Amino acid sequence: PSTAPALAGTTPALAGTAPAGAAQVVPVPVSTEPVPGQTFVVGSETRIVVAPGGVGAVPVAEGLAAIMRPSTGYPLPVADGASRPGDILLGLTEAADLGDEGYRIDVSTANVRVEAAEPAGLFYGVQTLRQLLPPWIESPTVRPGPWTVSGVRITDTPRYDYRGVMLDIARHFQTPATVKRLIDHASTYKMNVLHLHVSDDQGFRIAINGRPELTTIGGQFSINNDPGGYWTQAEYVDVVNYAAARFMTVIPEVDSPGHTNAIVMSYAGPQANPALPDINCTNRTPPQWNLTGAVGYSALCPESPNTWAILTDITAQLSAMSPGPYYHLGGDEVPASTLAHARYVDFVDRAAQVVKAQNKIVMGWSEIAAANFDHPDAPDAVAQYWNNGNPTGAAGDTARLAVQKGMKVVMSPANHTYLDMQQFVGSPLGLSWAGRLDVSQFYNWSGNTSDPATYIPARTTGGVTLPAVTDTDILGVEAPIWSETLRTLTDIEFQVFPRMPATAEIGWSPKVHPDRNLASFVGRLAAHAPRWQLLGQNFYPSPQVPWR
Ligand code: TNX
Repeated sequence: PSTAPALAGTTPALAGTAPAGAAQVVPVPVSTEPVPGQTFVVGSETRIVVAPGGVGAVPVAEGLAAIMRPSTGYPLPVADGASRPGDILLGLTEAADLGDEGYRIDVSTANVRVEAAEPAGLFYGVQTLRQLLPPWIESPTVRPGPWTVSGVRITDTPRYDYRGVMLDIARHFQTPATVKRLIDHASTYKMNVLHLHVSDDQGFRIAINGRPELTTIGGQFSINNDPGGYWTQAEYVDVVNYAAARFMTVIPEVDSPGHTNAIVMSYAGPQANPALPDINCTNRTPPQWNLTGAVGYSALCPESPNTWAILTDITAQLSAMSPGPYYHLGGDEVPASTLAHARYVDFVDRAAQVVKAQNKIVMGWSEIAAANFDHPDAPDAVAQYWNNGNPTGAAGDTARLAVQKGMKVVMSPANHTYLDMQQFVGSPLGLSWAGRLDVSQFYNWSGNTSDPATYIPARTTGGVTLPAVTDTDILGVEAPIWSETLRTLTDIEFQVFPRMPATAEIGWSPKVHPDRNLASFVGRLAAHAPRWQLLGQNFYPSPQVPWR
């Protein structure tokens, strides 16, 4: 059962008084120019017309129609060929200025025209168009309208290539249906990565061929003895495809060498050859499941052939099912008392080669920067910075070290992006080790700024200067949802909204822009509550947002 306050439909926000329009778009577009005197009205004759040759545009057009048909009650056929006044036009063009993900929208009395160089850009143009329409466009049942869009010209491209959200399906098992809802939510705000934390001490969640114990044993519980579960490979592929249709890439993570008690429980025990160490170096069945939130006690044995045989199967099968360029090997929170530093480094070096052999780029939590990624044979690698604490001090060193070794960085500072953190004192959900984080802490990373590229400056320590982490090093941003306290979709949505859109704006919108600030952001976001309520999704009615 959910422990989240169920809010959908109960707050004053559903008065429906919020005006739609360009003043409410999140993330704020690069350029928004009102075109006075022009108003487009969606009518019963409106079609969604795909420009000739735009094969990749058809699924995006069908997606727009699927959003608009239930609320308008109009047929909104997807058509090709010549357009008429009253049509919405989607076109792929060779506009070099729009890149892979940018788009342009022109709204006049005659037509809405969305153009992009790639289907992803059209998809993002469609997400903006949704927000230009009245909030009732999201209604599951027919509404009277009117379905007006004020004249405007918007040109938009993202700041960062990587805009992610992570879900931990290990601490509390989550169904594919829940993950699809999260994909809907994140892609609406133009996020393009779903990082799936598949395995942790409390559970292993995707079936691996030839290794059934990983899920039949390793998947049976969740934290605190809550019910477990796992996905078949077909279910995983279905989620990957669902994400791809919304231009999101799934990055699988099987955390290692720590956070591995579920794997250890599945395979530890006496070895046929007692001279060889088993998967956790003990050669005995470990005593009991530890289903608490304890961290740092488990580790795979780097000297065990079984460790590498099993990790290779896992990495190969998940990589084969994941079309994106990255595989996340975890690497976080392994105390030297569990695995001595040199053995940790050796483990990560070797695990990185296992990933490289699958033609994937290595990702890991930023502790992995301790390994030899500056070695000429090391694979390309990305460090995900998650530290809490003062980034101008030693807390930023894992990311600096990564940069020094030529790695890229994804920014997930816990005190500004962790969606599992509580939002207020006494919240029934969430942890608080990185603080109680409301929208303002998500939007403003330091002082009154929210610029990932100045967050970790260079630091000189003991006469050695470690480099700054700047935009050339940063792939983008990610907001993780750890699930120790989160059981249901309702719980997850309560933590995700309204904060995830802040991370989305930091990842998408330009650093210098008149509306790239907290006051503008919360003002725009306030207009989204009626949309969330119509979509039946939960959220925290933060007092920092001026809900109308
Ligand atoms: C730290 S962030 C962890 C996770 C926990 C999370 C809870 C990171 C790389 N490790 O194992 O779930 O805190 O907030």
